[in-house]
Amino acid sequence: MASSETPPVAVITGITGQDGSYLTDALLEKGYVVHGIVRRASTTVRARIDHLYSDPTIYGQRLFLHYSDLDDATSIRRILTKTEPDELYHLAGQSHVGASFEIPESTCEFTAMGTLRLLEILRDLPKRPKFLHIGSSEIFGRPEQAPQNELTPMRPVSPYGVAKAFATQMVRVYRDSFGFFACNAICYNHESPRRGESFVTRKITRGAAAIACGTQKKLALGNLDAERDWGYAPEYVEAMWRMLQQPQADDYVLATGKRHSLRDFLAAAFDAVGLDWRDYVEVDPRYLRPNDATQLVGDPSHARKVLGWSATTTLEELAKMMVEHDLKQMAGSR
Ligand code: G4F
Repeated sequence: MASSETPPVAVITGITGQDGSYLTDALLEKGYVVHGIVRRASTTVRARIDHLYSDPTIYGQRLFLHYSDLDDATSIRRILTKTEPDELYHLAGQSHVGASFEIPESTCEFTAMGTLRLLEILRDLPKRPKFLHIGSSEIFGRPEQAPQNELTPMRPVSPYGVAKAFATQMVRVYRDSFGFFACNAICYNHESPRRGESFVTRKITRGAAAIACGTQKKLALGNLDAERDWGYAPEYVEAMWRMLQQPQADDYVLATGKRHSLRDFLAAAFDAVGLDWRDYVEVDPRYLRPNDATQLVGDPSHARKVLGWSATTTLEELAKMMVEHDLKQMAGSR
């Protein structure tokens, strides 16, 4: 954290997303002033930070929102010049891997070029903030080694993975060539009750809750053979913050180090409502991807050693927490 008496200032792109909202909670708790960059849309997408937005002691005092987008360099430059942040957390982008096969151009435009655009803006700022880019295990695609670490070669197999590989390498280039304090958080899947409904874990926990409530009969999924390293999102944003408090900028794999199958997650989620998932799940080819990453499991030992960070929430705890949240939400909406 900055050592001046005035509070440290952070800017977050993607503040309304799962990670952006948890990071905002954490930074406000740590005494930061937080500026969030929000995409202008015809309907308001702010539910994950509404508890902060509707609190007059926070919004307009220590939390501020600004309209901009990753393809609008002028307004981003203006926001950064005006707010003079100590830290910039770049979390925005098109983050759905499956969707990136349908919309590869806009995925690359926002996820790859959007990151380069930010780096270029930072290059010209008189006071350059420390920079964190949220990377992804998708850069490894179908790796030859498991678990993967910061040195594992990138072999992405989706347009999203390619865009993230570009952005990750560009961060390294700006760090090495121009002396930026710029870090990649190479994140494996991290989930929570705030996870978007089209990602598989939330789709499953909402499905299990709805089936238990009697409002849904079946749950349609794609590749049931998928395996991932699933952790709990609030723990990952704490690691991101710790990355920017180090004397040296570096890249870190953030992961649990445990590989689970989709069937494990299904069992844990349906267990939480006393049901057997095999009675409800069916495969729908619409959810199969043209290519799916395999063998993704991270080696978080660098983060453990340098940041003193480990993921502690188990898959079973995560699934149960998400199902319980969804049950409550469904009960509340009746
Ligand atoms: O939940 P997913 O969509 O996550 P995915 O593709 O691993 O990507 C997520 O994690 C990455 C790593 O941290 C992030 F970079 C990325 O932004 C995103 O947050 O899918 C997980 C697995 C895949 O193998 C997918 O094929 O679940 C499989 N799956 C099976 N049925 C499904 C479904 N995925 C989705 N979204 N929907 C299904 O019905």
